[in-house]
Amino acid sequence: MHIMMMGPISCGKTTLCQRLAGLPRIYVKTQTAGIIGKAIDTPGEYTENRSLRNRLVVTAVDAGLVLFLQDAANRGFCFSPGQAAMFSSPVAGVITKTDLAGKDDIRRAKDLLALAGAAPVFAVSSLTGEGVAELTAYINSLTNGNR
Ligand SMILES: Nc1nc2c(ncn2[C@@H]2O[C@H](COP(=O)(O)OP(=O)(O)OP(=O)(O)O)[C@@H](O)[C@H]2O)c(=O)[nH]1
Ligand SMILES: [Mg+2]
Repeated sequence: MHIMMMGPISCGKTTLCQRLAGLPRIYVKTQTAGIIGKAIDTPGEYTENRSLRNRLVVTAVDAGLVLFLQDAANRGFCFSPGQAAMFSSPVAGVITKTDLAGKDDIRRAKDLLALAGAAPVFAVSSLTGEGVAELTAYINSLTNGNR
């Protein structure tokens, strides 16, 4: 089962792909959709730029799970209410960069991701690894099911 990462520029999609795949964290600006381990990484432009957003729907056809990523340290939010409904796959939320954020920031990000229709919502730091085990367990629970 593939997992598609979606979220704005610099929210931590590629770094989370690297963490989930057990690869070293190397910063590379994502230019186009590509596979890292079991994940389909996408460029933030696909999420931010309305004219590119349909590419995500096409890319998600191969994904058993879509993840909406929100940087806990970023007050901007680019998902629309109910946006998860644009995909036929389940959509879960991931709050990223929790090592840079306080409890209130994390709570706000969680509420916004829930409003976008993402469930459940996880909180991770790809830097420290905090919360990554819970996300991996959830992904494995879907992989070991019928998908
Ligand atoms: N402190 C901290 N920094 C992080 C974390 N995750 C990612 N970063 C940093 O945030 C920056 C952007 O991360 P990327 O993973 O490249 O972001 P992206 O979402 O793939 O961005 P695009 O490819 O441009 O869409 C990099 O400098 C990462 O090192 C994290 O959990 N904690
Ligand atoms: Mg990237």
